[in-house]
Amino acid sequence: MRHSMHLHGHDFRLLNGQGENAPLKNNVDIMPMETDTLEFNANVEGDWFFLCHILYHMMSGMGRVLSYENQTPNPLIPNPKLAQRKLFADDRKFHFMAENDFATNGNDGMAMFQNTRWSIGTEWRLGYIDMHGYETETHIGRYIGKMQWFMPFIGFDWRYRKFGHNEIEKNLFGQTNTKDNRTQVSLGFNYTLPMMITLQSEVYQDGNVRLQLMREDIPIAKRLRMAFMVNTDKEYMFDIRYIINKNMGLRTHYDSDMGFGVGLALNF
Ligand SMILES: [Cu+2]
Repeated sequence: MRHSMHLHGHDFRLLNGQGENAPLKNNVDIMPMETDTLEFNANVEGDWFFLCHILYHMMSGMGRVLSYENQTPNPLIPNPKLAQRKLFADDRKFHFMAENDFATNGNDGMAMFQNTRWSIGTEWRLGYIDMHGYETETHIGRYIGKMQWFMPFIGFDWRYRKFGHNEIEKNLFGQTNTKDNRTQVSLGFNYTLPMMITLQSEVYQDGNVRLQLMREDIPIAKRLRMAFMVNTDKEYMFDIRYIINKNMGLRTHYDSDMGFGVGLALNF
């Protein structure tokens, strides 16, 4: 994502190799995976907030206090430890998001309740006919470590789909493929690979194993996003979305179970 990073109390120069022409700013819009170099004159002792101005980023922890080494204690903050704990309590706030694609071949959606450590998420694909099937997957996980790369989870997976032609009876590991009929608890983990591809690895209570690779929100153009999913149950999905506004998009996708669909995707 891009982040609108704002530093209180100082103006800074955005160097980035621009030398004499480096612009003077107090806010910089940093692009995904970009590194920026800032330079400023440290001549105002204090405790200055350095934050992302996208407020839900800030509320989920993207803000830190900038102070100088060995500065005189700030008379406005008599108890720095307590102040910092209160500030970082933002990290523990939960936020809710949901989306649903009302498509010609069914409803695809997800809902998630998450803070910087915990993630409770459900996704569903509900066809209009038995041949397209119905499935929902729920994962309750916790990120381990400072970064949100590694998340072990427990899962619950329910799905039913009436067999059609050309059914795939084995998964990639030679196990009976339960992708069309499953009521199982699972243990697994998500790991974020380079290029923001998520590897999901899961073992169900019957011993079946599923590995899955997915990536959402691949930026193609300003309003165009792609996503894909492929797994060892030999399922796959590919979609393209045109963003109409922040809560609405036009989505077209192809899903190995449900076929081709076009729909209106709403998100909150
Ligand atoms: Cu941000």
